[in-house]
Amino acid sequence: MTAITHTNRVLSGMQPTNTLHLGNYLGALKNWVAMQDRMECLYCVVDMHAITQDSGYGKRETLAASIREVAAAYIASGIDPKKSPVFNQSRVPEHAELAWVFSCVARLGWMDRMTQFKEKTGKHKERASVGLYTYPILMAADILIYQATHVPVGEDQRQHLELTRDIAQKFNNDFAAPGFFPLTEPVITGPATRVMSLRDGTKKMSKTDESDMSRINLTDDADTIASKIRKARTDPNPLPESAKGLEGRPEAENLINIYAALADEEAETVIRRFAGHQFSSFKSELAELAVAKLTPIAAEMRRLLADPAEIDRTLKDGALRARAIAAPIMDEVKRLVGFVG
Ligand code: AQP
Repeated sequence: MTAITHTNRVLSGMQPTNTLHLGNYLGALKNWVAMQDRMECLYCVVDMHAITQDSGYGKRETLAASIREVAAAYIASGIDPKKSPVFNQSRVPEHAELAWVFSCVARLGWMDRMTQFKEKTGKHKERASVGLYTYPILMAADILIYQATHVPVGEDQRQHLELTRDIAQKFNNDFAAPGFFPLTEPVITGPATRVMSLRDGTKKMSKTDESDMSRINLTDDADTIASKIRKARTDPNPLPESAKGLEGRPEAENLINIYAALADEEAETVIRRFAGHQFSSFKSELAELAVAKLTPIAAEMRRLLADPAEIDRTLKDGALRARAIAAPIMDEVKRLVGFVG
């Protein structure tokens, strides 16, 4: 059997678990926007992942609102839903169907190595949902149900992308279908692939950090953005002359990387411009830049969210277009596995 050649296709998604933050934007979303002019792209709101940690009757309204908010954030950041389908994962049942097949392909030993599960559950692994443990398998299905060749993500998703490649490879071998699933490439690019907390430069900026001061939300207003940057933790030394001078200074490095990503510049250029500056003057320039780049996104999100029915129409239309790609691939998976009818 000859191997299949896949045309370039991009798939990526975010969880509607809380308001998106600057890490989600610079690590992933900003790159998604850039990719839609170069390749066929599909952008998903991964609502089935969102119930792995927190769900139930009391969360129903919050989840529905969050799905619309994440879709609005995609569009407000520059994703054109006419060009790139924007949809929520639960509307395309083939994601879950393929995830079951993959859970019979993936090995327990592979899953036990997943560091994000260990970080998220800490000492309370036995209380975590089975869904949180198998989350990377559903993520592999999210990607491969479209035979996606590229996935733009932040650095924290690298291990999950490696697992996706392992699952693809094993499926192709086990079912004698060389190249049926592509070995998807992670696209981890730009100066801010891992944006750190504003309160602790050694911790990832995260939606679930207890302190709202640790992150800049895409919905924050100008005063809040400026105040969070002003109060961001730093050290007492001026900014260094070169990248080498950032070693052992995670907070300074984080702020430089954020500036570079927002300004579309290399970190080296930013370091040269601010060499020897005190943090107070650098922070006021960073705040000005962040306000200029982020507040138009927040304003557009507010405008879009004023018409939830229109967002729902966009999600439904996106799901129809996504399903038109996913359904024949799932049919072929069923044939390869030996399911009849
Ligand atoms: N701090 C970050 N820096 C760069 N990229 C980041 N991403 C997340 N945090 C950072 C990228 O954003 C995309 C969507 O992430 P997600 O919503 O699916 O899940 P997440 O990684 O669980 O997001 P959070 O904020 O980090 O949530 P919690 O608090 O649950 O840990 C992904 O491409 C991710 O790499």
